[in-house]
Amino acid sequence: MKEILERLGITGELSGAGTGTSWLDARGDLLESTSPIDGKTIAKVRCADAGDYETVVKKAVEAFDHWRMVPAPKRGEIVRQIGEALREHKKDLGALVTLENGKIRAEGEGEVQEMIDMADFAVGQSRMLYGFTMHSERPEHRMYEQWHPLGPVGVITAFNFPVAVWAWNAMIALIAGDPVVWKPSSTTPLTAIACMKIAGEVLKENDVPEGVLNIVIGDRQQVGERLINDPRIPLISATGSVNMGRHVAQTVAGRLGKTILELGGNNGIIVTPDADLDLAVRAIVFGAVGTAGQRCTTTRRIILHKNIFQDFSETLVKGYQQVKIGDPLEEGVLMGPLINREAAETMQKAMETLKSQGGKVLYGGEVLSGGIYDKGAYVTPCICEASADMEIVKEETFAPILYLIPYEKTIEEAIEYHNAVPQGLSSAIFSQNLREVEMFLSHRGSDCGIANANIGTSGAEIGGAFGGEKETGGGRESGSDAWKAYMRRQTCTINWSKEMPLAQGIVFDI
Ligand code: UN1
Repeated sequence: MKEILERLGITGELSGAGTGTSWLDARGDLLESTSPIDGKTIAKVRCADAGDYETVVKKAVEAFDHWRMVPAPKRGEIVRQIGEALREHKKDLGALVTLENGKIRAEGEGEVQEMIDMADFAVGQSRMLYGFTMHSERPEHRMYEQWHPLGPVGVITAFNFPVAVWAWNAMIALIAGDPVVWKPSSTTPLTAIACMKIAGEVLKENDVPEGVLNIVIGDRQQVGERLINDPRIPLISATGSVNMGRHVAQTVAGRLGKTILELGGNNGIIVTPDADLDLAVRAIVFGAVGTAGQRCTTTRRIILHKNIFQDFSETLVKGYQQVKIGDPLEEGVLMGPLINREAAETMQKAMETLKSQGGKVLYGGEVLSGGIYDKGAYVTPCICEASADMEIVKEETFAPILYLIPYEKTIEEAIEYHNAVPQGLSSAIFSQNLREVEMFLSHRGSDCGIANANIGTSGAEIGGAFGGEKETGGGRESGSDAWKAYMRRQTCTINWSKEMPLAQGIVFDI
């Protein structure tokens, strides 16, 4: 591990404020990043204070004047090189994600792959910032729309995807011509610093001026509040809890800024009697237990037909028993620790609430002890029996807790239960019945931003737009046309005639 950290430049006391090509002598508090695996300190970061924040944002504003004039495909070429640099560091960076966040190696590397995919996607997109042309109602006039860079984008990311979510935003913002000001989670500052160092080398080699790709690590008062209140930052993209998102939305709306929000998920899967049950079990175990149940896209609710309830829950329990829990750096381990002890307590509380509301724990949910288990928050993933009207199933508990909810008869009933929660990120149906699948995917089906058939709720590809409805916040990031949120649209009309006709046929002669 020591060599990996050295190769990534994670040594000594690190600065938590950088402008891409240089690091500030930050003056904020000292932050220790500890590993959830064993509680040991990995490295220390000197956070940004209010003054450092100001220095960084000034640089970002200055850099915008330059960056927006670099042709988009040239910006894409720099993003291509960042993708290449990330490829070279994939193993090391993946290991650091595991060390700092606790997800298993395969998932740590998967997260770095998500960044690489984003870079590749953004390179192509840099040549496809298309606008429509329209036919003017006036003779000898031309109308079209074009997309211009927006300005510095504030990116607030959470601990659970400490680097991939930055890449969804940053790679697109860069090709769009926007500088980025990144505030990573204070729980995972080192992965963020490592990425910035890798990208910073590429920026330097290309003589990109400072301020294009920035980072400010710091607390809410010194950094977070300043960022969301800052009129120089036209767009804030934030990932995290519904409470945090509501505050960000209200604050940014107060200054008429734009937001992209990716907030809570409480994702459900409908399993009908026509499902391929083997596929369903595999998808559910990955979706509910993967990343120790700490993805926004984690599967938390299974709406299961009563005729298959008994058999299916028994098979699921058998699947859960196979999951090896332990040090996520070790091969064969499928579930590492939760991010901290508080998360384990929240899980315990949710189980108590479930019981008080009439639900049952069918499997797991214990806090493990002995050996490495004493050094972090290790739990067994938990399967519960619940009903759709219980309040607890409407909450997002960020832990490996899965509610099995029976439905009696029809797919309509299952869809009603599925949609009866305030969140709307990801969803799925397992069925081989075309009618059921099509109904679920139709406008009377799932009300989520992501709806799948015969694959689970998590592990979305970057090529699609990612995000959800209702309390999930409505934002979309990464693929499809999500790039449009990072640019400003301009409608242009050009008169090449010798007349001055007015729209709507208005006559206003002088
Ligand atoms: C998140 O948990 O915020 O679809 C992001 C997935 C990942 C991203 C999750 N590609 O599970």
